[in-house]
Amino acid sequence: ETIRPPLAPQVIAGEGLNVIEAAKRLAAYTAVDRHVKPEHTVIGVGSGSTVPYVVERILEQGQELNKNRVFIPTSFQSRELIVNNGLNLGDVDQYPTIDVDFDGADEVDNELNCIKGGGACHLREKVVAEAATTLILVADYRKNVSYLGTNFDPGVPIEVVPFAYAKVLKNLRAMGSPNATLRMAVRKAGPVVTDNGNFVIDAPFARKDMMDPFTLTHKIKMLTGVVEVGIFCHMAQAAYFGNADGSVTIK
Ligand code: ABF
Repeated sequence: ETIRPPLAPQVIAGEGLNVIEAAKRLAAYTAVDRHVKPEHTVIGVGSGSTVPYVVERILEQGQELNKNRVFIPTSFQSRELIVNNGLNLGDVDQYPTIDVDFDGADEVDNELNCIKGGGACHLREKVVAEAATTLILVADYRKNVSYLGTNFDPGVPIEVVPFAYAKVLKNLRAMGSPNATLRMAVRKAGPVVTDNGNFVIDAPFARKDMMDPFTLTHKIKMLTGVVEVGIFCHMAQAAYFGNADGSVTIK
């Protein structure tokens, strides 16, 4: 469904932000207003560029509620976001049950399957998402697709143990991803290293494989050396997409 959220006119109009950022803020504010209840005390804070607006809106609920809450990060970035905003930081090993978790995505299909890991944080994101009773995805309209792989060209992000990367690349190429590549750090001579000290492979697959994300995820995960696959199947309860016209699409 697509709704007109009951938000301040400046937020609807996107005041102070460009169209894409305004769309992210709309999605985040609407999702927080619907899903963060006073009784929620353990909240997951995902990664990516939409999540800061989630935190912004949660802060507006006031210190009284937030001082009794603990926030669980999914990355170095979200840890900084929690700490820099003076919120209580926890970890998933202390809080294996999370009330609600908000996270971004690279793409979300109509079954709420999504690609994550464009930011190389999908292992922690998946652990926190599985620990959460409710996972809510937030993004701008560009991430709202009918099937995975529509716009997100790099392919499926796959976190691998460094020692195994060449073997896993060979496996993936033989499995139908001839262009699978090791992700390199921007302006550096070496590979991207995740928060967990691992590497990331980006593996584009043909449409027929992407149409069955559950099977594909399982096949990739079975390769020895793969730590986690950046496809989340049937994990989210809802996804919120801000649109350019001030409306929000909810799936
Ligand atoms: C995280 O950030 C990742 O799982 C995903 O790859 C990325 C999305 O970031 P952005 O909203 O900046 O595109 O949620």
